[in-house]
Amino acid sequence: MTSPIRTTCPYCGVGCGVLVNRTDQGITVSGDPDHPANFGRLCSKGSALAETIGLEGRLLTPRIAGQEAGWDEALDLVARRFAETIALHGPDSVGFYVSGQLLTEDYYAANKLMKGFIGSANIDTNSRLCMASSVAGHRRAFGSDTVPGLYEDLELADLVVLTGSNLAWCHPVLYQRLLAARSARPEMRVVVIDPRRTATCEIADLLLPIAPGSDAALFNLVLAALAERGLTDTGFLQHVTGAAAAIATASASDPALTGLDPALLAQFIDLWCGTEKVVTVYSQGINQSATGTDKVNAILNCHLATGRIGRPGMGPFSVTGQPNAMGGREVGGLANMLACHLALENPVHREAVQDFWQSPRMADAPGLKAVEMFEAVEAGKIKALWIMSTNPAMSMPQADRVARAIAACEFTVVSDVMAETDTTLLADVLLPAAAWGEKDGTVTNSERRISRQRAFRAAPGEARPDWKIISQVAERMGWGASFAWNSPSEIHAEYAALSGMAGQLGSDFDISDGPGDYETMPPTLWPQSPARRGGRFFTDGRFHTPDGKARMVPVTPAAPAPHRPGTLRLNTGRIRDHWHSMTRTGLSPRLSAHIAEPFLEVHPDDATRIGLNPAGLAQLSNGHGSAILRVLITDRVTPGQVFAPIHWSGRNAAAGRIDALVTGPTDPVSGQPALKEALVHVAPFRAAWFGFAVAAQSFRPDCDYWALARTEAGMRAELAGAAPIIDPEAYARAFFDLPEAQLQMVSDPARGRHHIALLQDGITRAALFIAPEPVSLSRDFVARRIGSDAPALVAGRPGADMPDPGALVCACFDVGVNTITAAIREGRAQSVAEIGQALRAGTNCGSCRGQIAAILAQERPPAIAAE
Ligand SMILES: Nc1nc2c(c(=O)[nH]1)N[C@H]1C(S)=C(S)[C@@H](COP(=O)(O)OP(=O)(O)OC[C@H]3O[C@@H](n4cnc5c(=O)[nH]c(N)nc54)[C@H](O)[C@@H]3O)O[C@H]1N2
Ligand SMILES: Nc1nc2c(c(=O)[nH]1)N[C@H]1C(S)=C(S)[C@@H](COP(=O)(O)OP(=O)(O)OC[C@H]3O[C@@H](n4cnc5c(=O)[nH]c(N)nc54)[C@H](O)[C@@H]3O)O[C@H]1N2
Ligand code: SF4
Ligand SMILES: [Mo]
Repeated sequence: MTSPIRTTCPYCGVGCGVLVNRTDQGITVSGDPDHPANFGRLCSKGSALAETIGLEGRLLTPRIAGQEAGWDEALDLVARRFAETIALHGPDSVGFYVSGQLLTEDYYAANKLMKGFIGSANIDTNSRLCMASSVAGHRRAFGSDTVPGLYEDLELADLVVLTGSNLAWCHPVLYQRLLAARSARPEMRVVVIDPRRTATCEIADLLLPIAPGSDAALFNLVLAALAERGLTDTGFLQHVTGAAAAIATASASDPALTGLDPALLAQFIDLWCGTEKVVTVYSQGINQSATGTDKVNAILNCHLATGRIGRPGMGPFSVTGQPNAMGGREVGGLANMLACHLALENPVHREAVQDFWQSPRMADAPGLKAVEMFEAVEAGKIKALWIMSTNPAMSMPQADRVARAIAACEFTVVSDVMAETDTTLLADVLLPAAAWGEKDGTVTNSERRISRQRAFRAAPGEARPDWKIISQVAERMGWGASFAWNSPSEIHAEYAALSGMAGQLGSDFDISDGPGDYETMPPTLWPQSPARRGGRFFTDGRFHTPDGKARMVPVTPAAPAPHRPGTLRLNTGRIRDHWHSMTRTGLSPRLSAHIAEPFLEVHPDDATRIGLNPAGLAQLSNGHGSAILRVLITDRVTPGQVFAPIHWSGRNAAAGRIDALVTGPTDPVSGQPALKEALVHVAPFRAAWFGFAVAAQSFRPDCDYWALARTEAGMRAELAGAAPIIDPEAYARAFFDLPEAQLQMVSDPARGRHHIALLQDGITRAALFIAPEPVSLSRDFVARRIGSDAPALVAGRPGADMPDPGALVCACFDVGVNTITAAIREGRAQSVAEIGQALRAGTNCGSCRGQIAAILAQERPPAIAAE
């Protein structure tokens, strides 16, 4: 066995270090004990990386109009069409829409090409949907997009406030670090602010079910109380301007806007005011809002007013979503930034960068931000568009409209690792990119730590790294000399040199004196300049504004959203085991088992009023789109609000693309769209039949509702249809395209109930279960038996010979609910820790520990269930 390769997880912004071991059987991954983000831990997604690197579904050759093509032909075409469009209509007639999942070196190349050579700033990134309000808030307050603190601040704090963040599912390893710190120091308090009760709430000492959109009002109330009680830090306020105005505005905020019980509100304010070591962590519940930037500044105001910033255990902390959301911000991936935190609107900065790049022209005004960019595509103003490493046909608000705009665009290029996504299907030219593990580069995590991603195998087929593809197009557009890099390390060296120049101009982002060799580069906090290395920012009270002082920004809270009778407010977000449009996590059976279909959380009162049944289906609609989702009746959401996940695309569900309905306005400062606040009509979907299908092969259903998920042996699907099935036998054969299969059938035609197994050579190839109500059977049991010669499948439940592990709880170690329940009932485990010892469940990423505690609570009296 060769020595393990040290690399970085390609999912969330925690940026965990991963060790990849290559063996004859394939690869295995484990957490890197030496990486300062995770110290050896990995979450379920990181642990399952080895399951997601197969070649199934990969895009392996360039394609032009759907036909395989050679690289030269494809690159020539892309360069020619972009050059022609620019010559005819000017530089602003083209656009790049890129991604926080590009590596910094890829990003650098794309930004240089667009801003310095094409001469337009029409390059924007999906980080616009993600981090833009944090960036804008930081820039307003600090004069730069600087995250002041470090992960260890969460561990050192006495109070950690999590607002608009489902940390347990979205930044699981950071959540684990917080859990561990709290068990070590039980005096630590954690507050969770979220209109919905999430898995993260399990750590909360105080839970604030805030009225959606009202965070600015809440933090204004904190600021007003700090001022009233004389708790502002007059010494630190010497380094801050605007305090009086911000406090005056804050004092006028109406507590009723928060929708919180006054006693709860008072408790939170007392806690925040009375604790010096406080970290306020925030994420998409803050950013993805029509007033996201104001929400960010309302939080920053409280930290600036108290000087609780840049010191151990204190500070505002925006956790980044994508693996390189932070790197993209540093490199200038946003349409209104330059590179190395230099400002596009500053002529000195522009000239310096142009000089450094020796470039023919330079964008001199901000380009179109994501939502505007797709509006310009729709209006025909952008005539050539290059999308890299993102899937806007499903992840942009008004996704149907965006998909139509892309389809109608004169020339669309998409670089992706997968052949079929909602967006690649709309491309004129498809370019195969090298994936994680096949390319080299760097990413920056939420705490400003730059880590290497390292290749551990060759790129398959014709796939090439993104930076290479970009530079080969640049070369064909006549700028070869400026894009003549032979490796990402050469790009990194150029970038570091540029950052040195930026540092001279006063930028915080300076990595010009980084740790030497690119190949062996350890995870490193920036800045890395002759003047300073890593550490916290603003400890010295010096900010990057012209006068060197921070700015408190007066924030007027948004008025509550008007209620439209007959509509519910749609909140959206993530689930534990899937990553965005599932192009990679969807390949893992383990990750697909936790939640296998798109769902809608509805409060019991709303469900009763609308007539929704448990496990039935709901039809969502508004003027922009529609969806059909599984109903999950729960008091985790409050009446009037529903929640749906973002992960289901047109590839894995009939009608799960939730962004088709998301229509929120954009924040006027940051341009970030409000993705958590659409209004929708919800009605029962009247199904004539429900079904569950499972097969040892892939299949694509064709009924009103379907949702596909991966199993160990093949695929499974949830199904429903509005029109009855007349001939179930024929339906089953056609459904799986197994016309010759032998059938085993248990049918009750009068009740519309059919269990059909399809066999070939004594092996069960597929099974279909149809019922007039949502199908109730042991899905995992059935799925595990497909592809075997086990009899009795049509019963749909296990016999005594084979225990059914039940629905998956722990994805890391594949432990089901029944296995856990059995261990409790047999007295083998009486606490979360003992379940861990007995079954390993919950001992890796730990994000299922809450669920295990809930099972324990159900099985045993609460006193014993407590860990
Ligand atoms: N498992 C998993 N992890 C991921 C990802 C993934 O796809 N899957 N994606 C990564 C990416 S790119 C990102 S950006 C992060 C996102 O990480 P998070 O922001 O933590 O995730 P979300 O689920 O989008 O939203 C967080 C919470 O905001 C709440 N919320 C909605 N409106 C409001 C409001 O007005 N105020 C407050 N206080 N809260 C509100 C929602 O109910 C939700 O629980 O996750 C990253 N990590
Ligand atoms: N309603 C609603 N909408 C949302 C959100 C929400 O909370 N609610 N969240 C928003 C946020 S925060 C985000 S970050 C976006 C995410 O949305 P997207 O960025 O659209 O989602 P992904 O599925 O991550 O898309 C990444 C694509 O890049 C491909 N890919 C992977 N690796 C590589 C590579 O190395 N090179 C190339 N060229 N391609 C690669 C993948 O196959 C995939 O097709 O969604 C946003 N949309
Ligand atoms: S927390 Fe999980 S998804 Fe995020 S970087 Fe770590 S292993 Fe990857
Ligand atoms: Mo994101």
